[in-house]
Amino acid sequence: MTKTMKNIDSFGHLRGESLFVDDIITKQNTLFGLVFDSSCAHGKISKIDYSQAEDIEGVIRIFTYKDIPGVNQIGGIIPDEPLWAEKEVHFAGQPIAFIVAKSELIAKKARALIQVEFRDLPVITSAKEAKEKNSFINAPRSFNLGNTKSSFSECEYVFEGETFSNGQEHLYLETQGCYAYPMENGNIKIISSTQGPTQVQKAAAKVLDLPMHKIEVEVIRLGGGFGGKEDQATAWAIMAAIAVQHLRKPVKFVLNRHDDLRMTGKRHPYESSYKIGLTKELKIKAFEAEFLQNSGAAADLSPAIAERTLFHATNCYYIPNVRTTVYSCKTNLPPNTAFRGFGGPQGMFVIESAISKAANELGINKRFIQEANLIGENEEYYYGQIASNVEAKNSWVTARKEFDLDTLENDVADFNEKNDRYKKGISIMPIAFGISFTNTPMNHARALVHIYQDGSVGLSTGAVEMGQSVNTKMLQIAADTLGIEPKYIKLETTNTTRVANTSPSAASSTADLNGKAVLKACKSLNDRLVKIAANLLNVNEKSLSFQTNFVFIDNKKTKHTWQEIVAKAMMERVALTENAHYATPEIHFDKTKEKGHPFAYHVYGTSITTITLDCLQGTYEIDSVKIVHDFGKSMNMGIDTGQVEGALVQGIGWMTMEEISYDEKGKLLSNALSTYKIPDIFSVPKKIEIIPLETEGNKMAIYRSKAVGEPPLMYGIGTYFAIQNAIASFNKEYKLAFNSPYTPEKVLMSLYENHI
Ligand code: LUZ
Ligand code: MOS
Repeated sequence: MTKTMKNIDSFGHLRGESLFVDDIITKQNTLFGLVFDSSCAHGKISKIDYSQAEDIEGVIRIFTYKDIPGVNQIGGIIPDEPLWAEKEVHFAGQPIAFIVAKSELIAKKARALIQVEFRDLPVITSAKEAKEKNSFINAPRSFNLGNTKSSFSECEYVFEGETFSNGQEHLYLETQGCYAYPMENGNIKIISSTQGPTQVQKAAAKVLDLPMHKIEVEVIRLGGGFGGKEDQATAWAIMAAIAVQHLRKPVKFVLNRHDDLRMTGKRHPYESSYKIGLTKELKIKAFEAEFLQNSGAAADLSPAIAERTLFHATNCYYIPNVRTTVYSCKTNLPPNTAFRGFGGPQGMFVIESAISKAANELGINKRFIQEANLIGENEEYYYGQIASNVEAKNSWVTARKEFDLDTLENDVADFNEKNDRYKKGISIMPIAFGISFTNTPMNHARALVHIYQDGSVGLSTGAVEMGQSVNTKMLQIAADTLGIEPKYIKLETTNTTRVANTSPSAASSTADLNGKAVLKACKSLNDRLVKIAANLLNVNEKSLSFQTNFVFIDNKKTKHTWQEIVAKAMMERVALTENAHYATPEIHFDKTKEKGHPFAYHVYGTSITTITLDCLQGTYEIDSVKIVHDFGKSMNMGIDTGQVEGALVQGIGWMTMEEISYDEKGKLLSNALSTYKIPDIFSVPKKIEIIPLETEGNKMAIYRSKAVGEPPLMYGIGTYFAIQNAIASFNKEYKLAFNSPYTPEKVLMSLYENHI
């Protein structure tokens, strides 16, 4: 197969020709939407007056909850989130009304004239405070293996501590947005920048009080999603659709960056505590963790994210006695949401902190504890899944050997001996990430393939292209299975009328789920055409195949083309369309016992991070990140390597510089790119080396090419501990802090904490 195929969008992207929501040529009489949101994080709306705003020339109408024909409810997992606030507001940035005007500028002018007064109620911004006040989204959840209580008493060493990891802004290049317009008979079409077209369709149907078939959702592609458009693209699409329903005119609504930053949820901040017990041989015998998830003002995906935190609380380690609990704490922040890793990174930061703390107290290199506890074949993940085809030790050992860890460590020690102002730090970060939606019923997908009578092909799936190159992978699979050249295949948009009832493109599973469906559909078509060709040429079906557009007999090229056989099939009235469905086999999870086999497989890998710290300024540079990654049998190394590099840098951003900040009134302070720093080219490691681990992959992965979207983000966690390592070599009095991101300001404080 064409394993080196470039992202099929790269040409269009480079020339600026690729279409995003804001590029769609609008229809005549298109109107523009803008949200009026709450400036108060918690309060009762005591007075609201739209009259001045409505009087402006060009304002068509201002919509509020009173204009909703169905229910004012967009909560997916728990029905606790109104589309527009009614009498109370629960976070600053919460939508109250939707202004529709002849231009965006007019809508903005109108927004400034809406008069509103709030009666303030107490504001909670931290998870800890929410817990103290019993403010929760739902009941806490606990996973359990063995008996931690009795095991701690048998441990040689026991350590406890607390950690904090902050949120993260998705900062997709393309902000949230949609374009909705009326079709005949009261039908509505919504073009949305969403990872979940079906979520949008389903929620819109409920709010508009329409059956789902009257709403068509189309996605061309996204300029990035990262989880931020898994659940949170929905509200904007519904607002526009309601306006369309009332006005029967097209409505375009693309959020400007500031509105997007203020109104949308982010990665969940976590306040956590842990207790870790080790034997003399450094085996982790018992581990407990309590996670306080800052969920924000509504559930959104928080319960599912909390669940994944528990799944990844032991990272890639085998620990016989574990007890973890997660509380989804209700605060007055925008509802936090999915973000690459989906709670997994937050869980892994805690166990890595616990190990770091233990190593520091024992005065040993952290890696000896990590290495002694890597999960092995047939050992049990504490939620019941037996580990198989484990690559934890393999990736670790390969990284040690291939990157000559001993020399790297010696070089760091050497450098630190000779330098005062600058210190280097090094850390190893092994990862294991479970692949599948943790919610088993979501693990399915479909594909629809049309072969047109001239032999060209149209391919539709439930996958949403958001820069991850899933469309390129789908095309590779179709070309390979049909035996034709890629240029004959067109990737269609993702549309609910062609592929219905989809799960969002998320959980690193999109290529696996949709790819398996494409494979199945194309196989059926291929079988059909092989039969026709064999008949025509009077040979045995088994000896015949299509390759690069030609009929091959016994692997020898003939002059007969794919096009010729398709035309023949058409004459014989054979169906040239196929629809296929794929659902991940074998997975299950029992929530009453919190045990099961939730993941199709795990992705493993190990990274080694080296940094140089300026101990005068607190600034640092990442010298190198060296990674051994378990791609399985990568079906496209260029794309997969790109995912590893991108995820790594996003993880580094989360751990080092991206600092979400709200004031005590719940107002977002990091509300612009001047106050919220994401990695630029200078923050990228000076060197990134990736060695693909030669593994058999997994039969549940498409072509044994393992899922790659989220797992490598967690290599970025190593950066935190490399910085910590450098600080410790400068300041002997440093009491390890576990408070991310480790910004230069915080690093500087640590450098001189208790320093004499
Ligand atoms: N979304 C989801 C996800 O709904 N369920 C998941 O398990 C998941 N995991 C990662 C990212 N998004
Ligand atoms: Mo997600 S965090 O939308 O895979």
